[in-house]
Amino acid sequence: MRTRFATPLLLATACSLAAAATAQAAEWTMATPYGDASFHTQNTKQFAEDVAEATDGELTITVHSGGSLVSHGEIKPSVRRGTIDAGEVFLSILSNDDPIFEVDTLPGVAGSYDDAYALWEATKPMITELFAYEGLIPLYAVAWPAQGIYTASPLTDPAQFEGLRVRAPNINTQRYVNNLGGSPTETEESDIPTAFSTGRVDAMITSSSTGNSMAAWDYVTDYTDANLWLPKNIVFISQRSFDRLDETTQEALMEAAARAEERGWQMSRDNNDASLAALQENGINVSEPNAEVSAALQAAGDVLFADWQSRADDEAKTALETYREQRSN
Ligand code: PCA
Repeated sequence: MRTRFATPLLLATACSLAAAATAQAAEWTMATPYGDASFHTQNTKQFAEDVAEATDGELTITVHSGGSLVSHGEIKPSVRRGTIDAGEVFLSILSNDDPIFEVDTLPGVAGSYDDAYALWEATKPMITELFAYEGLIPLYAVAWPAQGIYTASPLTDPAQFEGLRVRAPNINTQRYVNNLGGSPTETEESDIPTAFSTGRVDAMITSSSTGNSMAAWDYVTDYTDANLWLPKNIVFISQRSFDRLDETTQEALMEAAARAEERGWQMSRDNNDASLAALQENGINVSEPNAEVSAALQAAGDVLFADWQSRADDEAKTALETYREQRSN
């Protein structure tokens, strides 16, 4: 009698244990506006794989790239509402919330990877605090290569900016284009080819990397490597989603995030070198700005910086000061 009943009972117990384990495993949804050709997306997908591996599948993150699930501007609100668990955005698109978010799109502040990383470290406490007010936790941030200017003829004279329709990725870059005398248009990275092919823009400000991944040579001839600034993407999650994980899974997630940050910055450097070479191989003339253009860029940058100073609060200015002190040592 005992053996006859033991089998179904054991089976039932095994089934309910399996069900409990399945119920515990978390499946997260993540959105990024950038396509699979971007090293940022490749890094983030690697991060998701690392998390799945490190947690033995207890946490899996599905990355929806290229704005396919949620549009860029809706990513942070969606994570805040809990519609999705995680997101990646261009940090400076959050500048309406606080000017600290666009500190990495100011010319003359951080013009190298080492500077850009130090700026991230100095501003991270304030950024983390602002995210926390919204129930969000930043996981990591990675810089794009320095921003430069793509044009359809060699940029030799600042007068060429007059009326030039320039694509910009955020409000601050639009201000900068205005300061140069141009006419800015904010365009998502994924919409740049359409903006050129429909004649909405004549030029763009972005990195070697984006110029390469969107085949800039189809629309322009020149890249002025002006080393304007190194803006960042930030990856963040919902605090509520995080709190639902057990401690071991939380630790594995944070550890994978730290590795993604380190890997991402190296990928950015490597991608910059590879992209500059690819631009040239495809016929783009890559050059540094001449003295006249440099002077105009400097003047436009000074106005942009003064404008930022007038909007930033003391905490943001102190963070910038901390960065400057750190770099002068
Ligand atoms: N590429 C993105 C952000 C900055 C960059 O280099 C873009 O142009 O939208």
